[in-house]
Amino acid sequence: MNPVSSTQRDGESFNDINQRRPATLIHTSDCHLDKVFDGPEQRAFSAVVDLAISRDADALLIAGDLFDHNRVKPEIVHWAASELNRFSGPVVLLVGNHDVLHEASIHRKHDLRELCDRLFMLDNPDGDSFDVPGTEITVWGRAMLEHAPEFRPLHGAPPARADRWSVIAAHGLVNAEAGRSSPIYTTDLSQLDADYVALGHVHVHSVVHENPLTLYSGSPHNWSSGQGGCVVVDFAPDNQVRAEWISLLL
Ligand SMILES: [Mn+2]
Repeated sequence: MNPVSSTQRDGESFNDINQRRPATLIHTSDCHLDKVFDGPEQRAFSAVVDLAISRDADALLIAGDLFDHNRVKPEIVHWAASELNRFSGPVVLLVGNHDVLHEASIHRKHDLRELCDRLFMLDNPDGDSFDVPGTEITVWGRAMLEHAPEFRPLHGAPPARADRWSVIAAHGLVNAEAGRSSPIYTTDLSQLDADYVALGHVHVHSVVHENPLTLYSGSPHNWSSGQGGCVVVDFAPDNQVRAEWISLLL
């Protein structure tokens, strides 16, 4: 698939932005790991980790719904952690509506941070920024406590810093009709000051917005409605951001 790219942020000339170190980020979401070992979800998730390793990625970002529900067995959680541990770089995790961070959340029963040394969880319901170790990437995201119309995944996103690649992670529905949960509007996207917006929730990959460059990675595994894959995001020396969806044929 041809990569899509964006140039510098709105309102900034090329010279305003410090030269930031190039980096490669793998963006995935909606892995929906469930109860079956060696099922399509598991094989696809392993393929994402394989891609992160083979591309020598600087970080792996999971934009929600790593797990399918809150009753996922401990064996699957441990398996997911061991897979993530095959990748030597940092992992940034945002929750989605299937692994929402309420009291009964799978992430409260099992803390992946105890199983993966390099995993950072965006668990603040008001949003948090995380400077990804070893990179000049900063990721911001809001943890979903309830998948509801009132939850606005982009609300409170901070402006980018000139010396960092700014990535916004969000799990929600773009241009949702009134009354739908976790809505994301293109007017909200247009107002973001960011280099890349990593979305999750819709299982089929799409380019949602050009400035800032905003993509649904889609699920890594094949659903009836589409082909599985994930996105390789290159933060390039010319200050451009290029994103390429990679099919994971399984
Ligand atoms: Mn979802």
